[in-house]
Amino acid sequence: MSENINYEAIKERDSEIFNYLSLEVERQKYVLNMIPSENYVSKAVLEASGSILTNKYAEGYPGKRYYQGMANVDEIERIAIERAKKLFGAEHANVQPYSGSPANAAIFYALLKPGDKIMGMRLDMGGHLTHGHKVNFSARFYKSVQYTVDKETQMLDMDEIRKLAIKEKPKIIISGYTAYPRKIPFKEFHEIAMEVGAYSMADISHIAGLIVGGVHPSPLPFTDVVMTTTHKTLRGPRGAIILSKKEDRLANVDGLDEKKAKLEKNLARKIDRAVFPGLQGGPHINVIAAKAIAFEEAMKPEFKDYARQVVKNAKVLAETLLDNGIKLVTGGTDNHLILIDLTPLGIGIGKEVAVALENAGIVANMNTIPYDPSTPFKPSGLRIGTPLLTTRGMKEEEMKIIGEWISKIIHDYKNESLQKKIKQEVKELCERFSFY
Ligand code: DSN
Repeated sequence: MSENINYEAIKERDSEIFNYLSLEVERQKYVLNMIPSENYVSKAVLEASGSILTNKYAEGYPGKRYYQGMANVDEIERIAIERAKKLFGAEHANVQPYSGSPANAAIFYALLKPGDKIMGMRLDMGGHLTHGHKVNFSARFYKSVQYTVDKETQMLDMDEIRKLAIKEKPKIIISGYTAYPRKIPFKEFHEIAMEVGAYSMADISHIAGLIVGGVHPSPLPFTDVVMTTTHKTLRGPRGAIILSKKEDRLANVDGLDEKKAKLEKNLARKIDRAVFPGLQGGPHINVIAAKAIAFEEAMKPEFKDYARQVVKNAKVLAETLLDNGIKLVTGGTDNHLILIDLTPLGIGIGKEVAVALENAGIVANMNTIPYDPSTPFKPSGLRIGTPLLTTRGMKEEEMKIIGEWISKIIHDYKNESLQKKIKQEVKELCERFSFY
């Protein structure tokens, strides 16, 4: 167990869990974690997540709860809401969603009727399950129309997306992705939504930290509804928030009296009611406190330095890979992630290469590439990212070294002695960059 993290009570109570927790601390310490959706939270965020606030039930919203004993948790949730609004420049914030998928479900529940049409990017092109993937609730309860990236450039083709939106007339158009290494033109998405009478929705889970850090354009204030998880580049606890405009510009108030029309136009209220009581029960106040702390941290100038460095690191890493003959989807990156196209070395080898890298102490994930000639269970790509390494304090110099290691392993992914050798070098590098 690391000298800075002790789980004394767990050690005493449950040796089995303590054993794996200790091993996980060591694992996180001595590997290069490069899964782009992960991060190391601050000790303050960690403490809040594990705090006594976990003992409290708080169904409802501040000032309007179903339980007593709310004096402190009401204040905590109010602070979290105000900080979220300030950080993102949003008119309204709901900080209760348990995570990204339930938050997206709440947005659909607030704005759509079963059977309405949604339009999002295909999962195997870099989208998300909840953006209309066929086995997900989002395609079972709603009609799903999916857009792709361009086959040649592997980038968003806004003309094609516009044409599809005009043809299909969806009720909501979703932007925001899990494996897209380029900037997202949120403004254009919103304009297309306006043109076809749809809501615009941005799922900024992957890039929220880059947006508030000023290195990626923001979908606020113009997008109707924005969802982000709080645990990725934003570096908060596991969870999500929904940001929205106050007013529903598409509300149909025909035939309603003044009072009902006012309620119908209230987008903020629709979102809140969809989260609770529509979908969730008691919010996790411990996590809401951790979110509030993370928002405060993200307002500090150091966070802007971190966000800038995340992108600088990804760019240097991408250049190093390219210099070593590795093929990258879209030819590079503008954000925190890189999608490696492994097809020049073999079709469907993503998993094998991910395992080879893990044997060398480099943790990434297999991923489909656009128009993957193989299947999602045996994809031809590998997704890597720089948020965790950047939080550890690594910079361009380290990215060059890591890029060389990754390239060597990819080119010779069956070579176990190479993996063993690099694992030792990885450990030595990790020892120089502690995270707690
Ligand atoms: N599973 C997340 C990711 O790794 O990108 C997205 O929800």
